[in-house]
Order: sequence, then structure tokens, then C-alpha cells
Amino acid sequence: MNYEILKINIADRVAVVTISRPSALNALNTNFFKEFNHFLDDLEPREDVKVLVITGEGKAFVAGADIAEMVHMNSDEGYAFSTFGQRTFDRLEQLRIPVIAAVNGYALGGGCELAMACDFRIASKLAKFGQPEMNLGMIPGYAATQRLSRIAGIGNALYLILTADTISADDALRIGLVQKLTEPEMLMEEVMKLASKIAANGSQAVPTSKRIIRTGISMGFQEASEMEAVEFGKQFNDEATKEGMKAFLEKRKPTW
Ligand code: DAK
Repeated sequence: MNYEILKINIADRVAVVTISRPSALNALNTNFFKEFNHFLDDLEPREDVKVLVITGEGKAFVAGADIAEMVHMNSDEGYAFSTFGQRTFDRLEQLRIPVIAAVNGYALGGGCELAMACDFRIASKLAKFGQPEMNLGMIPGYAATQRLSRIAGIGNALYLILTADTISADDALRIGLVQKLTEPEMLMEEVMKLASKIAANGSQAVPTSKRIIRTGISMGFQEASEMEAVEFGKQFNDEATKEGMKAFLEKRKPTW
């Protein structure tokens, strides 16, 4: 597929996708969702890629769903746009490998929701976050009502969604929406360092941790702890786990 919106670079076990539609501040339209799903089709079976990074080109990460496209939709088209987007974000969240959002600028509406469907968020100090849908007379449609309250707590979710306020990167860090801030020019360097650190782990421990954290959040504590114990036990059949422990005891680095 010839991508018009996505720029893709895969090297050293890390895939970087740059959303590039700067004239519309990278607003998410149907074409974006088509391209992104195609990219995920290609990525999912690849064993050589260990981490995915998503960022935006220009002054926005993503300034929301494409209002210019949505304004012409009837109810059926709105429903189709909604379910296509929701399925795509769920697919991203459930991707086997970790996904880092490198938030370079505005992450508003659907853009903030995209960042929240990633596993964690590293942001430029100049980034801005918000769910301004209320200003357009609508509610969020890509699960901000659910993900934001799980990530930042119900009070912060209600505050952001009901006020439609845009908040600074500092405030996003304070409420736990972002895990780390960087100087704007250092964003990709810092993110790539983190991605490489995670990618260097050769065992199944990274994807397994992601899966049980993500699955466990919607389970009861006892049931989720039992799932962890089952997965913990399974690791003893994994050569990489044995190698990790042996290397520690032999005072050397593991060979993965
Ligand atoms: N959609 C389309 N175009 C957008 C856009 C967007 N979300 N955001 C910006 N643009 C376009 C602008 O129209 C402008 O285009 P031209 O006039 O140059 O042709 C260009 O990008 C540059 O924007 P500005 O001139 O406005 O740039 P400024 O630096 O002055 O302002 C801004 C930046 C981010 C503060 C401002 O552009 C802005 O407020 N943008 C809108 C932000 C916003 O409201 N985002 C939320 C969108 S609603 C659903 C699923 C999802 C959603 C809803 C329902 N269902 C499943 C039912 C999601 C909704 C949203 O995300």
C-alpha cells in the first residue's frame, strides 16, 4: 500500500509511525484509519519488531478526529466512523508489543484518545492535552470516557471532559496522563532510548507483562493474581527466562 498519511521507519527492533498531515494538524480521517489498519496487518506477524512508537509531524501529535470530514456525516456514516475508529484503537491497545506515544504537540480529542490507547506517553514540555468535544456539542467517541478515568482517575476525567479545557504538559504529568516530559528537541531521542531499552529484552516477559496488566485491569484482584501466577509458572518452560536467571548467577549479561 502507498501511504499518504503515515511515514513508517523500522530499524533496530523499533517501528516508528509518524502521522503526517500537518496542514490539518494530523486530524484523524477515514484514510488515516485505513492506512493505520493496513500498517497493523503488516506489523502484527513480525517477530523482529519489539516496540512501536507513534508520533506526529509538525506542531500537533493529533488535533482530534477530522471535523471537516465529520461535519458532512449522517447518522449511519457517523456510526461507521465511530466503530472503525474504536476497533482500531482497541486493536492498538491489544497489540502484543508495547506502544509508546511520543507526544510532540497538540493531543486533543481523538488525538488524546489515540495517545491513551498507547501503553504510555512521553511528551514534549510544549505538548497540550484535552478532550474539547464538549465545545463541538458532542461527547468523546474513541473511549476517552473510559480510558481517561482509568489512567488519570475519575475526577480528572470528569474535569477534562466537562470543561473541555486544554491542559499543559506539566498538568498532564501531574495527573498521570503522561509518564515523562522532555525538552521539545530531545523528544524522539529520549523516546528511542526507552524503546531500545524495552526492545533489548529478548524474552516473552515484555509482551506477557503487557497482556496481563491490560487484561487484569478489568478482572477482580484474586482472579487477576491467579492469571499472573499461571503466567509466572509458564515462564519456567522458557529458555530465555532460564538464561536470564543463569546469567545473573554467573555474573554476566544474558544472551538473548
Ligand atoms: N479536524 C480538522 N481540521 C483541523 C482540526 C481537526 N480536529 N484541528 C485543526 N484543524 C485544521 C484547521 O481547520 C486549520 O485548517 P486551515 O484553516 O488551515 O485549512 C489547520 O488545521 C490549522 O489549525 P489552526 O489554524 O486552528 O491552528 P492553531 O494553531 O490556530 O490552533 C488548535 C490549533 C489545535 C488549538 C485548533 O486547530 C483547534 O482547536 N483544533 C480543533 C481541536 C478539536 O476540537 N479537537 C477535537 C476534535 S473532535 C466519535 C469519535 C471520535 C470523536 C468524536 C466522536 N465517535 C466515534 C462518535 C472525536 C472527536 C474529536 O476529536
